Amino acid sequence: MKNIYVNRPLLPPLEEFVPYLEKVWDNKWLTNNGPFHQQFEQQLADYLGVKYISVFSNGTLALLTALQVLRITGEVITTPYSFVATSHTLLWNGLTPVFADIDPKTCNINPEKIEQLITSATSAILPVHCYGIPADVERIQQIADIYGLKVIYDAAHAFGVKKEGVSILNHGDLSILSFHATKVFNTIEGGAIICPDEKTKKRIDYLKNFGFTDEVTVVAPGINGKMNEVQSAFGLLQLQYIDKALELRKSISERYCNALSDVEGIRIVDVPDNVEWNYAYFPIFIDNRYPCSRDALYNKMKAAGVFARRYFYPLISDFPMYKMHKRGDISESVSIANSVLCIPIYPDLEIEEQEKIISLIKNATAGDD
Ligand code: T4K
Repeated sequence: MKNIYVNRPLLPPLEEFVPYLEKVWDNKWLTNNGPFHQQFEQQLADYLGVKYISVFSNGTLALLTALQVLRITGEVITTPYSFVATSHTLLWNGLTPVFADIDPKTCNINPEKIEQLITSATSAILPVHCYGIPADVERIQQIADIYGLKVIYDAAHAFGVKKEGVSILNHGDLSILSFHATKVFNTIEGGAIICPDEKTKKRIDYLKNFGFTDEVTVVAPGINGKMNEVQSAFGLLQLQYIDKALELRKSISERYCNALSDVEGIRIVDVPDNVEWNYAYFPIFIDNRYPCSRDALYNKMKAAGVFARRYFYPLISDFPMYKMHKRGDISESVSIANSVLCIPIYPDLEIEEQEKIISLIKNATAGDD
């Protein structure tokens, strides 16, 4: 059996992409707000059920820019349990990350831990919808309103996720998405900022194009975050396949739930009933009732050609450049990071491959340690 990775990218049929490329060649318009870029933004906004979207060349540049759009300063309260890009964008903006603990049930920032970290330097909260599971958007907004803070969601994992039938991307001041190859929806590399009004969208568009508002006027030290025409065309085609991909992810997730929910020492992620999830990741959490350690299972799977990943271990706050930023008690984050294993989930995962993964998990023994 071939190697099984935690992720494999969603790819449309190659022959269907060729006509898009032919159009790019005909237009000789390769980037800078070309026709596919405009069409993609429109169709994406419709698909996601959001008002305004600005697409970027990747999610990290989208997040870097989002912080500039709102002129965030000083300290930003965020989660240590995420991909390192979340906090890196703070450091790149000269901001100070302040880490709040997570709720172990959702793996998202625990709103009850935020208030105690607010100081006169705090200007924003940067939560993550980890694994595509919504953060507690209502409570976070309440806190932000009381203290006059901005909220930017790192929604890199949350493509297509809805709560009470409404896109999760409509919460906070801004949200960002990632369309990296490993994400539910990809444009090879790519990302976006979602915003609620036209004037903010305009400002985002200036900032992702060096700050130009016209040929001769620069209003801010912008960056080059533009998505090109080939990526945008790829995204347009991907939109035709995303619903099918989400259905396949759902059935894989259900099979895992059925097979693993009774395994002693393993906890499966808990998604509330009012959430339409996107099955972006399938994390399992291993406690000391399981026959072997998380790392022993990870190594055993690896030896059998199954490349699960410990997303998100180590915690961001444990990387050298963040050690000085550690604040408060983050013990829930520590314990989740030490117990998590994300097992493979992607639309093309075959049933036999899934059975192999399940059997490796079910048949671990104390001798595997
Ligand atoms: N915020 C959050 C919360 C994020 O999770 C991320 C990115 C960002 C912000 C930043 O967004 P971007 O700037 O990336 O748009 C991956 C991704 O590179 C990263 O996008 C993602 N989060 C993170 C969670 O995962 P790695 O280093 O673990 O990926 P890698 O290359 O080891 O790939 C994982 C597996 O996927 C491979 O073992 C095989 C498979 N794979 C990967 C690629 C790239 C393929 O089959 N084909 C491929 O082309 O970071």
